[in-house]
Amino acid sequence: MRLKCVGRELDLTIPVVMGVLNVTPDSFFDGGRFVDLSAALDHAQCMITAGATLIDVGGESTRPGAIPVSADEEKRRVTPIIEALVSRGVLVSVDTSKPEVIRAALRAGVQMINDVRALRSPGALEAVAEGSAAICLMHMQREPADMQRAPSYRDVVDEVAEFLVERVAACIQAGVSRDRLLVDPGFGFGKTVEHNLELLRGIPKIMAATGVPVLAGLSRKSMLAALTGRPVNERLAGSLALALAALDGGARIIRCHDVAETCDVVKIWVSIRGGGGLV
Ligand code: 7PJ
Repeated sequence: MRLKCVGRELDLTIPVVMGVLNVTPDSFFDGGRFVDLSAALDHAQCMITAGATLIDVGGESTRPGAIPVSADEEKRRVTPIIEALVSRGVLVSVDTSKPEVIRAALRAGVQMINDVRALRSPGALEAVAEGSAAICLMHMQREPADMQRAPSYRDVVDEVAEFLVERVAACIQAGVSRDRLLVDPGFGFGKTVEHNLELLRGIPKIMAATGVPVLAGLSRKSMLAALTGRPVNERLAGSLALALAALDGGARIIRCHDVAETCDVVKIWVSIRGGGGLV
């Protein structure tokens, strides 16, 4: 249960927390708050102090209907913060799909590429294959602009698992070793609430099918509006409940906005399991 991330290894015997850092003007929860480099660094430092093992830097919002950003603009947003965090010894991932941004992030020292399109953009697979960063392959049905328009599946868990198995195979074919790979069901990306709940219950199946660790991103997502009726700034308790369910399913990385609280959930879950995480 060790993930290779450039020169480092991430031990996932006990689950870890990934803190979200959006350097975008329009992300659904923290958009506009960390566009300035020093504000972004301060927030990253807070998340590390609160227990985050890695920081996921995003320069383009993928929320439904978000406006696309050019590769140049995305590079301009993410590169300085990646360089600054890496120089401080922080483990950093970049949330991007563009080969040009992947290459710039790798040059800046990023240790993980987190791609909501699972390296399907032309040239993306080649860009990661050149380096030795870890890769998170996420499932998404269609594109952010239209993904929430009547998502439909024959069997959501089977289809997501099949897709992720295919993407893992494509990476291995391109020369990426399995110990660099993570998969993610992509909660909220072309899914109804019922699809999200089925996927949450299906994490063990996805893990078994792909043979790599699962990352789960559920923090403050709109499924919580449907389940609790709450606006985005009141979804912490719901997010923690979903994080606990994901841990129970076997997720090894929890991607979230509320790092201190989510680390408490991990600690409690580990204690309930007898302190040993998963085997
Ligand atoms: C996810 C992501 C997720 C991974 C976003 C948000 C929307 N990357 N990037 N998994 N979500 N791997 O933060 O709600 O669920 S952006």
